[in-house]
Amino acid sequence: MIDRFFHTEDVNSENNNTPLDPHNIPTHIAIIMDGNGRWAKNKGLPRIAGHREGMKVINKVVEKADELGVKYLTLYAFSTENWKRPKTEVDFLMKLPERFLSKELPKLQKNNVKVRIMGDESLLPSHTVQAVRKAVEETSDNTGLLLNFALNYGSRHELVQMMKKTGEDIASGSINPEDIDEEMVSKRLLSNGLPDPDLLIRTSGEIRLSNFMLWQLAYSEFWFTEVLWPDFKDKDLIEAIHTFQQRKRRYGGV
Ligand code: V0D
Repeated sequence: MIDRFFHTEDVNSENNNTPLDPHNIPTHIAIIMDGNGRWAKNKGLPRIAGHREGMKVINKVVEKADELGVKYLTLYAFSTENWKRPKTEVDFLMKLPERFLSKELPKLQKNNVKVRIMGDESLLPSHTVQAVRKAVEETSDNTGLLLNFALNYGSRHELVQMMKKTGEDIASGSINPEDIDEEMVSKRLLSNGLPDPDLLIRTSGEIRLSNFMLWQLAYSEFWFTEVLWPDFKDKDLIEAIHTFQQRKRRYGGV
């Protein structure tokens, strides 16, 4: 169990060849998988080729994260702002969950991975929702890594929906304003049941949050890389975790 943390591929040159500390692996990693379009452009390919390539990376990252002992992996697949993209690109993107799942679901099952979705399903095409619900359902008894896809997710949208519902619950008398605390807020968000991310990774050199998990990332460590998502490798994940392990988390204390 501990042994595998000392494989040479889990060591990286930029970090003095120090192996990862198996007792300080982030429980929950969230990733903004950015740079697929740029990757394609750099190669003179259409943007959708970048998305297809980016999809291939997911498996490897899931397997490596699982092997290292990560328990929750949240991947930002589609934001509430991504509808502004050309229709052909959006249509292509909406086929990716089905494609991914028809190819990878058996492997996810074998690896005891539990699939979950976080986002507003109401605007997604029914073929996408059906494929995703089927995967969530079929993996619901799995006890291994929880793979959470943020799909048509936007943090402000999530907060607005939560506040509407909470307002209704107050109006109907089922809760009192005094009952509201941080735990209740967390439970009313789409990430209910998941611990807050310990580590946020964003690829492709953008240094911003872009409406991703604003509440949940309050105390998370952030790690940014210039690497484009389709080029993201195991060693990048290891470097991110390595950097995480060198930071002192204070949660507002000293
Ligand atoms: C494109 C890079 C897997 C980011 C990865 C609809 C952009 C590939 C899924 C997926 C996308 C989603 C839900 C699910 C299973 C798989 C996915 C989208 C985009 C947006 F249950 N990759 N992927 N979804 N890309």
